[in-house]
Amino acid sequence: MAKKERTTQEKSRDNASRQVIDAAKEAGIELVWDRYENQQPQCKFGSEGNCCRVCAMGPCRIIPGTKRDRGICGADVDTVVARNFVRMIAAGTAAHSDHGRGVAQIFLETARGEVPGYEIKDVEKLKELAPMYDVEVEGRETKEIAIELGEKVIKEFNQAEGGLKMLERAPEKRKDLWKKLGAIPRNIDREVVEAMHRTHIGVDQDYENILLQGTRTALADGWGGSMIATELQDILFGTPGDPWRYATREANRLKANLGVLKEDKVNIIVHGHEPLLSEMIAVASRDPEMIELAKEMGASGINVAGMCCTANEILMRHGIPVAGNFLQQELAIVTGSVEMMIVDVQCVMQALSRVVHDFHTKLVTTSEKAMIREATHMPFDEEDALNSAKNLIRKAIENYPQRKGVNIPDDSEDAVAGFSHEYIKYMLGGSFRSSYWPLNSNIIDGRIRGVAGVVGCNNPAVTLDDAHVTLIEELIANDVLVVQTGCSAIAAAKAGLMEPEKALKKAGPGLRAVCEAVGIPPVLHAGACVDNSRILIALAEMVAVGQENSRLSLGNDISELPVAGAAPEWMSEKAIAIGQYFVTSGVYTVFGVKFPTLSSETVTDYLFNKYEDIYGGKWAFEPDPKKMAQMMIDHIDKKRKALGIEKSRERVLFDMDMRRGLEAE
Ligand code: BF8
Repeated sequence: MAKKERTTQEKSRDNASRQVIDAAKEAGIELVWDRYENQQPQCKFGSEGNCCRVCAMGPCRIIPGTKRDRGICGADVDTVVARNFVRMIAAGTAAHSDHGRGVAQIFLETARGEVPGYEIKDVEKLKELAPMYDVEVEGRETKEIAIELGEKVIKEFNQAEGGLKMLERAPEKRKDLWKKLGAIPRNIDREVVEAMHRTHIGVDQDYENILLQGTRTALADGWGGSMIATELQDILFGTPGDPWRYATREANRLKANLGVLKEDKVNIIVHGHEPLLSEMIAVASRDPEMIELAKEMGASGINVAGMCCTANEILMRHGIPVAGNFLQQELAIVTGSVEMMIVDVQCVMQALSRVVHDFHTKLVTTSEKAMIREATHMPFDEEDALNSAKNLIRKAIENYPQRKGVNIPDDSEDAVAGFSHEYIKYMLGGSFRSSYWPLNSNIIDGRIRGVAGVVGCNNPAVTLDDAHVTLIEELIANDVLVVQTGCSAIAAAKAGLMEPEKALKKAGPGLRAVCEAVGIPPVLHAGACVDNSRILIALAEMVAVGQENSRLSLGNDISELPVAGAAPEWMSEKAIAIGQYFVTSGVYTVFGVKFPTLSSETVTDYLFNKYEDIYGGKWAFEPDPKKMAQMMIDHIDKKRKALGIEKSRERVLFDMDMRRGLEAE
């Protein structure tokens, strides 16, 4: 029997979305929440990982303790669950790393001067990264350095031998552990291919061995493909937030939520993941010729806004506003104010092509890898990027007079964003002694209790943004500094948690004092999902600081740091890849919503308990964000105790009354 339809309040925490959800209902427009309800009840076997459909003897549902406790081939529940889990890791790694490969290709073409419009913006970062790949810097032209670096990076995707250079950034102790376990990835593509091979019918049948391949694959994502994407994007487009390099401080102030759409402007939404196109759209939208054209059509200008991780990429570097996160993509169109939605790859719902039927919005796909049958496909020509971008903008402008009626919610919140690991260092230590030492020092003296990475998607199974915001509020109230990426970061920005003044009222006294002194919010936006690699680098640097100065030591490995991770509203396979590389890098990581191994007690126990002995980090599952916060705080306190820096603290319960009190201030 279908579940009872949820109220608008149960669907979304944020008011802007609620307003548009109601408008859609009145107009009879189907949204993601309706489709979620239509799919109830969902298959428990699929949810908990014991449905095997890797061959045509099946599908088999493996039910331990019954006569169906084996698949037709004889695979038991542990094998099937581990295979499904590792296939998710492989898909997630492929998505991030194929993005990384695309960036590396453009990087190389830019260095060779083959793609007019792109340039190397952060030469300093190029020179820092080059030696990691044994590229000589002294006395060489930028172009020469970049060409050699680009060629070497591209080789890492499928080289025969050599390992991943970025992985060298991990603490020595961690690398020794990976080596001992045989977990070091050989190259990026090979680990994905081998994960698919091993999980094929009749291959790897030892869940521990299957999961070890999952670790190799995930590490090839976090310390490989994703890190390559982040670092080369910074060199190409500028390192976010670093005023000494490219971006300005002003660029880091922005607004977030559907209220950023403008009634009197041509609204263009860039949605997906790759900044290669959206960077050009941002540049082209400021072209006087384009603005003039918009005026001729009766608009007062052009407004580019981002959606999902593309939003995170361009807000980090240009301060471009964010229209919303994953579950808001349809809502943006329902406002009736979007002339064009330009999509590239990942997290683009096919439903968009149905929603646009009722509106004037043009849905444009731009990647050969991701087409939608009913959308207009306008391939993005990287060799003529600026003109490609202008063509798209021109079409959007021409669409402005076709608007039928506009209903844009008022809501949008101010946010400060753009915290690359370089910028966090700069903010903490200043330009001459930029370092993580003040962070370590504040953790040691207890003003900052620990650091939490809160990341990941939205999922219609839970109230939009509620778990993200509740979790983050609990963490900062307990003096835990929060670092964010992905749609979770957008949730926090929409809730005002990245606006220093507002957010600091919700922070515990120690965290508040540090953030006020430094001038940062207690919740730091570090970018898109590939930028979780920034968090890995920051963790490695926190370890390194202590190794240079023992008084600042927080241990010799990531697993000794008082840190934790969470993805409270996850939905994508990429999130599982991210979780696995954090856990196997030593971080305790809690997921909400559901967990895809629960049907195997053995595999779940291995990931949730035994992993701690193996990797020092482990997985956990908890859908209630308050309990999740407590689990993370307990873990942080456990690590503080092990380091001998525990301080007795009373946990602050951030209840509704306190929250209301703050809102009334
Ligand atoms: O890239 S856009 S829904 S998958 S969090 Fe999740 Fe959001 Fe997708 Fe990560 Ni980013």
